Amino acid sequence: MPGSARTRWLAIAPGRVNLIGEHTDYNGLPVFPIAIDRDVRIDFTIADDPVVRLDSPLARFDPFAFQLKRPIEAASQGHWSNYVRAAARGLLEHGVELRRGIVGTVTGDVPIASGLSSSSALVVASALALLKANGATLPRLELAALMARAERFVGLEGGGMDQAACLHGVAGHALRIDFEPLRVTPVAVPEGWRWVVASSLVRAEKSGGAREAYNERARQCREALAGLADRSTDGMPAYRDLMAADDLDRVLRRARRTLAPVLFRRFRHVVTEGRRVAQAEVAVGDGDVRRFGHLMVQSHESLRDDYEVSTGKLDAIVEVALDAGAAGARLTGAGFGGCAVALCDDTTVGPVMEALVARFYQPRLRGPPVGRVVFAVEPSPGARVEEA
Ligand code: NG1
Repeated sequence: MPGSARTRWLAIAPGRVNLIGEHTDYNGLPVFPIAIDRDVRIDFTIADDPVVRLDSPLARFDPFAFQLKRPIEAASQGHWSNYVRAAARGLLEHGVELRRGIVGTVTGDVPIASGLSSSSALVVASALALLKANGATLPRLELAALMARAERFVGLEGGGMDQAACLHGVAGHALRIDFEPLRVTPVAVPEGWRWVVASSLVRAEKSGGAREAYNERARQCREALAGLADRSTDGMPAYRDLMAADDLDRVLRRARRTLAPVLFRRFRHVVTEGRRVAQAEVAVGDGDVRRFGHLMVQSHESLRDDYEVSTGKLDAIVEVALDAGAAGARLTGAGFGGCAVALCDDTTVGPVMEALVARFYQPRLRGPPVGRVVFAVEPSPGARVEEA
């Protein structure tokens, strides 16, 4: 039996910052995130009966309980229990027997609705806690793929980046994540590369307003592929097949001729971003901070102009960070608000953070920012369960 009823456990799941490769995962193309040193934690004991009972010290997250029996119904849209329900539902549908539940408290320091994957961290922490409670294990890749499918329960047609990054984080390493099938390759980040995360002060609630805009992009990407398939006899191509073509620019020229302008722009973002991920991985290997930074800037411009998911505030953060000496900066996560990430070194990390406070936050907040709206993050280990 997994621990006595009184043993207290801690399921710890990190957030993530995507360094490059945005809106590529659900198109089957690679991404390049890090797991970060901020996490979601479930402090729990194992229940003898199949029930999940969780609370939070934050008043806006009201306590909830549900039975671990199929079907697990969704709570109202936007309710935080849906992420825990999603994990339980995914495990049950996968055939994992959940005879025991968990009782505990959720805490964490991943900013919420900020493109840092607090939601997937909660899903993964919940899954690991339930597996621990039932003495069950799943291979990490299998669990990551399962939780990516499970999180769609909240209505976002998301890819699999977040759950994979959360489960596979390695200290000091970025993660090249490939899809179909899911694979994770840790890539050492050169000493002295520093990452600054800056909030745009606008929440991007993927269980709420940003959901439709996100899902619309996913639909447009599929439509673009279908549009290109019309003239071929080979059926529907995959983005990966198109990327494998010797001459990507030729593919782009054909797409420009064939697709409606908005679909062409979505398409151009996806394939050029796919190419940037490959180039960024080489830049990390070469320790070429300028090259990596340049690719981040190109990524941001493409997300702003072609994918149309940036905001004036995210653009302003990128501009201030670059002006203050960052090697590169871009929005991170889905966009529509949330955070930006800047690549710095030991000499620029302080000035970039100071410039953001002076030129972005103070004018907008009419005073010094309260709480941590701009902070450095480090590539960190993945999710785990420890004895509390
Ligand atoms: P964020 O913004 O962290 O919720 C979302 C998706 C990712 C990926 C990015 C855009 C989920 C849970 N997350 O991330 O899979 O598509 O947008 O690159 O669906």
